[in-house]
Amino acid sequence: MTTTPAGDDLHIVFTRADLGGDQRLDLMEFTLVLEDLGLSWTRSETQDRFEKADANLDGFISFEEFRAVMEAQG
Ligand SMILES: [Ca+2]
Repeated sequence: MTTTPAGDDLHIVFTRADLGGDQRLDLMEFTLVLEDLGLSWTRSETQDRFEKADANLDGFISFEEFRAVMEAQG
């Protein structure tokens, strides 16, 4: 039994948090996602996950990067 949402749910969460509507999340938006998912990571954990999730090091989390980190989290 896993609490990790399926792909469609992840996309909904991602889109809801993407306040800028640019299909990528900055650190603040990423934090909103975690709250939405009920994940209680500390600020330093969140920062750490964000940096690890940002595979191409552009300072933003794309949906592909987001999905990868969430699947790893599951
Ligand atoms: Ca990125």
